[in-house]
Amino acid sequence: MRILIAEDEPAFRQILEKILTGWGYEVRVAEDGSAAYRILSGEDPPRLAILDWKMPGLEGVEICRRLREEKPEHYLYIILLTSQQREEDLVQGMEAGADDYLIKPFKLNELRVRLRAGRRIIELNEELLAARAILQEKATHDPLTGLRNREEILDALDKEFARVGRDGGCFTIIMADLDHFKEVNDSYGHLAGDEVLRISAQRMLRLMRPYDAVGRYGGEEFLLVLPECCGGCARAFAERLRAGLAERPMDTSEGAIDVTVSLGVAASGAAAGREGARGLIKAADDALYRAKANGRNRVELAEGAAVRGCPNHD
Ligand code: GH3
Ligand code: MG
Repeated sequence: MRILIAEDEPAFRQILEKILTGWGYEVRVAEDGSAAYRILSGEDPPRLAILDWKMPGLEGVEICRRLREEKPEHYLYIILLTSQQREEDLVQGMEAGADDYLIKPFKLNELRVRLRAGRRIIELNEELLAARAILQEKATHDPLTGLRNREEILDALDKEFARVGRDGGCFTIIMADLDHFKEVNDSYGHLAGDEVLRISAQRMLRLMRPYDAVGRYGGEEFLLVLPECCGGCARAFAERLRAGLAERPMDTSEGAIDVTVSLGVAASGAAAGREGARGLIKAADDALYRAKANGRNRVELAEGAAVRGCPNHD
């Protein structure tokens, strides 16, 4: 585990560094408070810090106070070193956010057990963060395809709607629905159908820009949100998506399966302001319905989908 030692007294700093290295820590040292603060508030800091109370630059207590105010995601365990034995000083140090303190001179065994307690806290904190990240992923993503789930893509749409309302510009949504997907299930089985859904998601992701968003809106229906893309840009993108999905058969465990997709496209200008994001979905849905009715494996645009007043994209 990485640890920072901030101590201005060179001989003591070197002894501590040697001991901690011997105990298996990956040690960084700081010669004064300002250097310590820079390291601890910088990129990927150590999770354990031993800070001398009295140092030039910033004092250990002040570093504690500042770092606790910043509330970084990963917990930093701080042990203050002090020669001050007055009780009120120690209370002040703990109130500033230190986790523990050692009064100089201290026994090495004492330092060792204090560090062990600190490590346990940090490991628990890391486990908690990992568990939270898994829960977050489960709450926001579709387990089959790994794409955003319905709530999450609708949330992305609402945000994009708000952004365009505030900053101007445009965006487009696309409703994409696999054609005759029921027949895939009926002919090859549900597991092969699942594979087709996964492969479709991958193909879409490969065609998108990093700031585009896609989610699984329903069974075999996907919703895409494309910021700063409308008019000609949106038409071209939807056509690339259609061609990209149908380009070659999808390799599944039940053999190669030909898949096509129908797409309904609606640009932000197509939605009546009053109806907002939901109006845009309805416009894209209607266009998708027409794409199905007009033979599938095709793109249809919502009425008024070519956005006027968007010089970048027409
Ligand atoms: P269309 O071209 O008109 O869209 O026809 P379709 O067969 O694609 O549409 P329909 O709505 O009749 O059938 C969709 C099928 O998608 C029915 C449902 O069982 C299947 N489906 C929905 N979710 C999943 C899933 O997670 N896995 C699999 N394998 N199939 C699914
Ligand atoms: Mg379908």
